[in-house]
Amino acid sequence: MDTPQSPVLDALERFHATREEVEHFVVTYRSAIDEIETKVRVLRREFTSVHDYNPIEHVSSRLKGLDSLHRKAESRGLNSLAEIKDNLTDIAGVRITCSFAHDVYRVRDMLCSQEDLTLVQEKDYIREPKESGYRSLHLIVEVPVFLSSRVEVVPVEVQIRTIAMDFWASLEHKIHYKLAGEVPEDLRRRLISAADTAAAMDTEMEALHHEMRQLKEVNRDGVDPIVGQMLRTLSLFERERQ
Ligand code: 0O2
Repeated sequence: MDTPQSPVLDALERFHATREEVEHFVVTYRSAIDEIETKVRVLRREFTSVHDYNPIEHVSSRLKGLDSLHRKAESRGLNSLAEIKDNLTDIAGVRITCSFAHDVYRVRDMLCSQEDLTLVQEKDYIREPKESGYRSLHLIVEVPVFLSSRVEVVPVEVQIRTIAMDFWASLEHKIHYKLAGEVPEDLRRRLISAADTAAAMDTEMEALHHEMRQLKEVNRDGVDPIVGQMLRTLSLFERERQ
C-alpha cells in the first residue's frame, strides 16, 4: 500500500502520468542499464581470460532520481513522461572507470562496434576538458530493450574515464554539493590545477605500464632472472587487482 510520500505516487502527480506509465518508464530505463552493464561485463571477462589484461577497473550505474528528473524537466519546460523521454538522454547512466586513457577509447570502440548499439552523440572532455578541469568521455548510445509486447530503443549516457579522472570528478562534485555551487575562486583554481596534475599522472602511469609490457615481451626471449622475477610479481599483482 502506497503512503502519500511514496516516490511512485509522487511521480504520478508531478508527471501527470498513470501508475502503470511510471512503472513502465522505470522498468524500461533500468533494463537499458542492465543491457549496457551486461555488455561491459562480457568485454571484461573476455579481456581478462583471452588477453590476460583487464582495461576496466570499475562499473557503476544510476537511474536519475525522480526529484532530479523533475527539476531538469521543469527547467526545460517538459510536462509529461512522453516529453521527458523524447528530450532527455541522461535518465539512464553507466560509468566505466578504466586504468588508462588509452583504455577509455578502446572500451568506447569495443562497445560502439556492437551491432545492436547505436552511438548518437560523443563529447570528448578528455581531449577538450571543461573549464572546471573536468575530464571524461561521454557517449549517448541507444540500446534496444525487449519488452513483453514490443521493443523500445532507449538512450543511455555512458561516461568513460580513468581512475584519476574519476577521483577528481567525485571530489569536485562533493565540493560543489557541500558549498551549494558557491566555490571560492582560490578553490576553483586549485581544482583546475589538481585536474592537470591528475592528467599528468595518467600520462606517466600509462608510459610506465607500456614500458613494463615491453619488458615482459623481452623477458619471453630471456632476460636477467631478477628482472624476470620482478615482472612475474608485477603481473601477479595485476591479476590480483582484476
Ligand atoms: P549526474 O547525477 O552526475 O548525472 P546536460 O546533461 O544536458 O544537463 P551537459 O553539460 O550538456 O548537460 O552534459 P554533459 O556535459 O554531458 O555532462 C553531464 C554530466 O557529466 C553531469 O551529470 C556530471 O555527471 C558530469 N559532469 C559534467 N561536467 C562536470 C564537472 O565539471 N564536474 C563534475 N564532477 N562532473 C561533471 P549531472 O546531470 O550533473 O548529474
